[in-house]
Amino acid sequence: MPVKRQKWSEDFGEWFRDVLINAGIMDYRYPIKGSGVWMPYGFKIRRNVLQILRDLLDNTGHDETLFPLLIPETSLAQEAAHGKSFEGECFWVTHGGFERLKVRYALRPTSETVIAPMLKLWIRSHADLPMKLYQVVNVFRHETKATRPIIRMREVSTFKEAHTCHATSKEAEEQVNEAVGLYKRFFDDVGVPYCVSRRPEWDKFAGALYTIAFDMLCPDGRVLQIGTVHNLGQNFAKAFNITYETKDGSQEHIWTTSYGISGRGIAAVLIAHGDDNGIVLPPKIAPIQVAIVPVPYKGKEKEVNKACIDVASKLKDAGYRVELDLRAELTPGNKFYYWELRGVPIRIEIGPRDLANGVVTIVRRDTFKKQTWTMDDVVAAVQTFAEEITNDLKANAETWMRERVYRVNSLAEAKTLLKRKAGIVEVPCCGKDKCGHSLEETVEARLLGFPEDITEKVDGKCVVCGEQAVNVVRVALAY
Ligand code: P5A
Repeated sequence: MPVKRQKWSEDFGEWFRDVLINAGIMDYRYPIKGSGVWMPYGFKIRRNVLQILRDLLDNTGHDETLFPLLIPETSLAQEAAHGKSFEGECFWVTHGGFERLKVRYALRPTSETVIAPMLKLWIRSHADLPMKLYQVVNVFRHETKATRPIIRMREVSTFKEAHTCHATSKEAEEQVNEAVGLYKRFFDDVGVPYCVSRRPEWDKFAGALYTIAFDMLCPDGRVLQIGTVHNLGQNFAKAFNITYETKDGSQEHIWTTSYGISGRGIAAVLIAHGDDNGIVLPPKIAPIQVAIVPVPYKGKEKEVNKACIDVASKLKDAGYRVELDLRAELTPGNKFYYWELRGVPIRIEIGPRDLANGVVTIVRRDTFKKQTWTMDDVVAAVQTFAEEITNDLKANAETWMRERVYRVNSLAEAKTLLKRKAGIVEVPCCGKDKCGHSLEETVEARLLGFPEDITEKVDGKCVVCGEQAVNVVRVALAY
């Protein structure tokens, strides 16, 4: 049966809001705009996604930490470009009880200026470097654009931020490459396709030398920035005077990088694999990997339930996360719908006829394809299904996105494509800021930047000024 994707593709915003609440992921009705509640099922998905990131970071020499939430205004302003950019985006604490604070505190919008004063205390010599830290926290940004659950929050409740310190510019540059590689592995692991682009000067992180960003394409033809990696050079080190003693005894400023993925890293998975029936979770992050639903006939309830219990215990022993749905008040059909909406990748149905034949019926959530397997082989069957679903979700999402990346040689073609929300458009560009701005204005879309993920440079003439192009740049409608 072909999977329906009308609502997913036709009204993605509504689909996303509905699915979050109906599948028990996030309740966005909290009485503060831009704040939401991770519900029990959503929290479990969040935990599984975070575990992948934690493992990647822990295995590459990053140490998890937890820094304070409040930033004195003086610290936030210490790196000028950073302070200026974030000042208007902060929530400010002005009072302690009835007393007005002498220096107001910002709720962290990100933590470069929280971490810097401590790095100054901790880093003494080259032996302390490199230092690679990360934390998973909530950050606060007074977003003025339309807020959306998970995607654009004012309380960003799952902000995974890494901050690294190095002795040389080259090492910081290498760290940026490592971080891009880690994020690629993360998104590959959850089957989310992406483009990696170097943001133009005017869209880099405030205080950075440059920013490399991951973007995914949403079903409505807009891109969503799902992660960023920044080379901060010595900007924060100089602003906070963070130095180290080199091997020959001189004092040098350190070099730093930072990189982050927010709850959007979770939203990305839900968006990439959704359909009209709800979400479809890759088995690795599904809180429930297999839902077992008895399909009893009158008089056979006991035997059917017993077979379901046996299958559940076999799968649990093999390490799968299994839910045995014995709710008496729901029909099997209601249960199928319930688990489909929640994206449980594999469903096992057992009825009296299956029982008589010593088989189970296994249904894939992504394709709804059904197969019968002998009960004795149920563990091997689930393993095969889980692998196939993982690979197919990734491959289908990848194909879907690649079919929506267009390479054209004129502004007119780019404009037409973007007007009909066709996807991501690549055009040759000389790389001058003036042409970049002009391109954005003409096509009425966001310049994502030069690709960081295609090795061969594209020859051609800049679509704006006609001079030799450096490479293609990507443009797209953006969230
Ligand atoms: C890198 C980590 C930083 O803040 N400091 C520490 C750096 N970068 S960033 O680009 O500003 O943010 C990192 C990622 O967070 C997501 N994001 C958001 N997600 C949900 N709601 C928001 N309001 C929001 N703002 C940013 C983006 O995906 C961004 O790439």
